[in-house]
Amino acid sequence: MYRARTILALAVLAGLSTGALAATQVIHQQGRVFSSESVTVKKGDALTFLNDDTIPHNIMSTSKGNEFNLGSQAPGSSTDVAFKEAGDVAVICAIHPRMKMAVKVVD
Ligand SMILES: [Cu+2]
Repeated sequence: MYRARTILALAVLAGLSTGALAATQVIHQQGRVFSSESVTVKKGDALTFLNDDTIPHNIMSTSKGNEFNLGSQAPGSSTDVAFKEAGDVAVICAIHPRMKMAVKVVD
């Protein structure tokens, strides 16, 4: 009983500290959809684009000041993208036109 409680307490602590320290949000790409339709980040902060799908994706944006193109991302790989300019960023997958999300970059 005591031991189970200790493990639970450690798990809760670990969860809290992970949340508090996480500077980057992870955007998953399972089932050919982004895990978030829209997120807000601070200028200079990064998002981690994790391809946890079973097929490759090509995440990119042509929004002015925040252009990027990750190229073909194999399943299981992840890449951090930092957003340099404040504004609205449209993120898409070049392979799957229905995959879209919005990133709001604030000062
Ligand atoms: Cu895709």
